[in-house]
Amino acid sequence: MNTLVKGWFSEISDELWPGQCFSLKVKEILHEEKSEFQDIKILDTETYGKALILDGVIQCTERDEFGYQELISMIPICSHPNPERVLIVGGGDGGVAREAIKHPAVKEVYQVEIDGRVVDLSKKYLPFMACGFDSPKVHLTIGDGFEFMKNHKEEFDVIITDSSDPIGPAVSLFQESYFELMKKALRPGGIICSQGSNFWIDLEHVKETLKACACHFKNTSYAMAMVPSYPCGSIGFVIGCLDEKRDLKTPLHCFTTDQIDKLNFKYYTSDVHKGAFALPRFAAKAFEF
Ligand code: SPM
Repeated sequence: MNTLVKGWFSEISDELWPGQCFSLKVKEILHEEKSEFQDIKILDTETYGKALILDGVIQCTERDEFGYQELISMIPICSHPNPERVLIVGGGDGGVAREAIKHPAVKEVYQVEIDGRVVDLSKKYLPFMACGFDSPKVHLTIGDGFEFMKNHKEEFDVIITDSSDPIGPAVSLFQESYFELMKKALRPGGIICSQGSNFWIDLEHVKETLKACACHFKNTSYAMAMVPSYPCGSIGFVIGCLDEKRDLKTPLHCFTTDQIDKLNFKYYTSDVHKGAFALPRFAAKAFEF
């Protein structure tokens, strides 16, 4: 459930974050519709710019989207020695594609998004993210990520799952069978990075997702980014690598400050990469299994 009361959008979910919610003051509702898959809203807000809301949950806002999109892309890409072929599952706003193509070693980005309306509406209202689709490196398929991967075995160096939260159909993207499918779609030495919820909200769920990942990737880790418009102001990433020996915390590709600025990274640096893996003790302890 979510509601617009006296010009405020409130992100209420008794299932996902009971007893708390984040609110945004709305200037204008730019678009609202029910697609085949979900309720889609695009809002123009007072202090976070344009915001994409799916089934009442904030997916990204103009003010802080880059933190999430840069880290979910660059942590795995910079942890792979030769990240030529990248697959993005989800990410219909285009922000992750926009980041992935920045890396000079990335030759092709395949993307599979289930809801074509999210892509269309992002192109219309959220061009600062949807510009990711303009690159000739990006090949977009509207369809189901599970089906896509079943038909593309051992094809990708990096798989990024930019999903919505673990509720409804998205639950399956946090389960063991999904990690198994990704493993099979990777080339040797490949790496995956998935939206990994938030340990402040549901430590047990994050732990279960990491365990599901660890069933198929012996080298599994968890990193975090600060994103003020997400619940508790942060979000995590579940990372799994087929190379057992690779040190995920130390990027294999490092950019100079000049390169960082030229590539228009606003959040990612090599130091941020390393620091993203530093977890508070209570979380690190919970993830020792
Ligand atoms: N390309 C951006 C899409 C964002 N996908 C992730 C959205 C997650 C929203 N909820 C965060 C809650 C964290 N527990």
